[in-house]
Amino acid sequence: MYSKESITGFPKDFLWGGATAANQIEGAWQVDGKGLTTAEVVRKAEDRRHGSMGDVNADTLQEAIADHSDVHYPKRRGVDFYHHYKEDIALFAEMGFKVFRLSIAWSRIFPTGLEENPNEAGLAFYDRVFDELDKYHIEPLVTLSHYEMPIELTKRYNGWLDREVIKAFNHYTETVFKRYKDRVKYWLTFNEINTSAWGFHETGAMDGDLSTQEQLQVRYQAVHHQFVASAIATKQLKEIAPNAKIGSMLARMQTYPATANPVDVQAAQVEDQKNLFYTDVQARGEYPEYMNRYFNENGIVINMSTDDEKLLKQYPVDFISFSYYMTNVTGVDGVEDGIGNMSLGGRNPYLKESEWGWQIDPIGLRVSLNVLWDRYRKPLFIVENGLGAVDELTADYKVHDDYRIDYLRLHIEQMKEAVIDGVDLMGYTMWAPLDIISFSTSEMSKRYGLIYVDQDDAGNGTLKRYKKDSFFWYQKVIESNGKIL
Ligand code: BGP
Repeated sequence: MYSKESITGFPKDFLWGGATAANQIEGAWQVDGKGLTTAEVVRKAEDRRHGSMGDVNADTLQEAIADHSDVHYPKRRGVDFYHHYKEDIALFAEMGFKVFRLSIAWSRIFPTGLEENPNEAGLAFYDRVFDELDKYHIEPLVTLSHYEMPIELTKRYNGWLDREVIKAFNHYTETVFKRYKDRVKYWLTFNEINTSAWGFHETGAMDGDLSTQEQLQVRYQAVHHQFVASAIATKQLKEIAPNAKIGSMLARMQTYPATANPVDVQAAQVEDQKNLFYTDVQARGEYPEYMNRYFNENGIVINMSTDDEKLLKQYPVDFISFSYYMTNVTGVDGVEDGIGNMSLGGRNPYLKESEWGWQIDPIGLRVSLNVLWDRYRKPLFIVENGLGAVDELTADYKVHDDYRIDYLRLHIEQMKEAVIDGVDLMGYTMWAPLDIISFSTSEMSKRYGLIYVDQDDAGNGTLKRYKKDSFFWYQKVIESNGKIL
């Protein structure tokens, strides 16, 4: 809303914090009745730069399920937050966190996803975590599914491809909404819902040799079921905890044209629409027209009931959240492909890249914030942003990570510019407050934390936590509400 008074910085109730995911932080993968999840059957990456992206198929799935170790599957050990949560949350409080993003491991609550009654020990763990956060007045921001589907559902229904999983998911969401209705104000349904179309988790796991067209059909049908499940979760939350808010969560990949040539500009617009499509459905409550053309041109037919359409329209999300790490350039002949394990387009000559080839673009964050605010007019929340890097722990247990401070400072500066542009930004949970297992590589050595965790890629180490230089820097940022950067 236009107002004469000028905005000079972050609102006083801005939610500063950090983000994690159960499968990358908790460990305790077989403790207190927990079942195996899709993320925990992804082996360590062969090629550390490109990551494994979890290439799971029927054979590797069976092999992983049979393997009861955590040696080959580092996400099963995480960094043992399950037993360190009090110490870790105290460190988050020392930095001044207002909010902490975590995911609930679905398989702690329903080990196979098929049970009628929940696993009380799993519910009790998150009660303890919320009690600890409450002690320090830190708001939980809870992701319901962060690549953590119970493996039995993947085996039986091939991930989200079967509508039956909607029932299982919404039995889980209803259970946790009822249990934590007085503890949790902010919920997200699916982490980076647009990545399921890349098929590296939860969908297509059982389909080895599909053609590209068949893969697209599988993944867009599967994500339709996630849209429906997300709308049902929104309906449940309005009934169970009317004051709580629920958001969509997108891996935001702002795409730039390779040149000012209108051909490239139009190609970039199409790429950007394919990214925004997911939030279009969850925030506007309907499929956008431009997807009709894409579906028709690719022979994709979504099996969708009129009830589905009514649910989507009636229950859009309250806010839009997204992860932001990099931007892409539409891949055109002659432009070298991005080498990062997540960048899908061409290399941008104006940008530096991380050791894992992710193109670093702080101004792109301001661009994306304005695109998303103009498009949806709903509050925004940056729920992931950070730099994966190889850190060195000195003999006196310090980590001088100026490179991470620079990355975060440049992005927070652009966030502030976007707020002054008039964007309604709720908060910022950087990825990640402490070193945890990298999703795409299943490694420890790709470190994001403000806190160093003593564990190597093979799982050796004391798991001791050490404050990096960035810990003290972020503490000042929060204390000054973004004035001291
Ligand atoms: C996002 C995921 C996070 C986290 C992050 C960093 O896509 O939502 O779970 O993993 O990427 O990526 P990575 O850990 O692969 O370096």
